Amino acid sequence: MDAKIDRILSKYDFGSRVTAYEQFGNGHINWTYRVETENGDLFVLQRINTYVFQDPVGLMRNIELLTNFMREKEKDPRKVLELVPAKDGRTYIVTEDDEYWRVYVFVKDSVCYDTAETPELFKESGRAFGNFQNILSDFPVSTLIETIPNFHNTPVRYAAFEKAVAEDSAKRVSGVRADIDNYLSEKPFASFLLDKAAAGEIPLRVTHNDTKINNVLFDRTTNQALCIVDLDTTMPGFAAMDFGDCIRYAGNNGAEDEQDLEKVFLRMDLFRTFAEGFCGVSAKNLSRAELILCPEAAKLITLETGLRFLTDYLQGDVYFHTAYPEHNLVRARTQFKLAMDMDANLESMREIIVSVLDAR
Ligand code: GN1
Ligand code: MG
Repeated sequence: MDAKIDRILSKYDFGSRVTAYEQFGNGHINWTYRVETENGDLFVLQRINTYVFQDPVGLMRNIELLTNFMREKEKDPRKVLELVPAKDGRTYIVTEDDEYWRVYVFVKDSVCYDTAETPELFKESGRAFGNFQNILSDFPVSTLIETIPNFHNTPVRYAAFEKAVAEDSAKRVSGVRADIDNYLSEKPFASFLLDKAAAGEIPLRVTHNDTKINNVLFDRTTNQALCIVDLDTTMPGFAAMDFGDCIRYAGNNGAEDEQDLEKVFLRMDLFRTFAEGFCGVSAKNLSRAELILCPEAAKLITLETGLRFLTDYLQGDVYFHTAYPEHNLVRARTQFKLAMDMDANLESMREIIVSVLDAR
């Protein structure tokens, strides 16, 4: 066992001795371990990436506020993420080299999926994120800090991208001119939702902001959605972007890092299925004006995410975890292909949203 992790674990009282731990999950940002104890209890130990989250204390306060609020409304303990306090009572610990670590209860008999293995599973994740909207609809937004300022502000992301191109710090620009031009050609679209908000057409809400299907835990036997995890970026945002990010990730026929672009396109059947799940549950709180923008939001978040992957590629892979040198470039290409496919299907997507809303 790793001496440092042993020291971190010794700051917690797990009820019985830790017998094993192993790396766990597929997150691109934090470092995650599954911890097992002699009594057979399971926990999730996570190191917070402080390059990405520069105010880890404020971040942990957000998560405390959010989970406490949700627990007031939802009594089933498997349905709300639960932080485990350290022996000193705090919900995180800081190591001598300034690393921030935290522990969650591992939700019993839960599984998570990296793809929408069945349409029903995807629909269920839609219900779960719709329910997340509902449960937080009266959360006092002003108590949350922005854990990453301008996280889904696409024009600001474009500015960072153009700066990375100009600086060319990893000397990769000359090899990817065509990709850079592709992304620049979509720059006029970047302010689409912000413009709608400025015109008063859509409100800011508490949104999750990272709605990949692998941030939903399902019951191992029934495949019912239990709990939404990864609340690190839960803060004010546009509801349509949460919808869009689910589609970006699990509505794609290929993986986020699929190398064969022929396989990358939006599955319209999955789009409909997801819309039924999400809108069916959330339409009582969200307005028609916001839900009708879900198709454009899906394209926008796909472009933005791809732009972030390409920016990171140009900066030498300093932000997202990568498994090989071209990984961020591959991801940027899949996202662009997917965004263009969405662009070609905006009208059909809109028809689906309208039919789902009208059927209610
Ligand atoms: C990161 O940590 P993870 O893998 O759930 C990223 C998201 C991106 C996603 C792309 C804090 O999420 O914004 O959409 O990768 N999280 C952060 O897969 O930047
Ligand atoms: Mg995650």
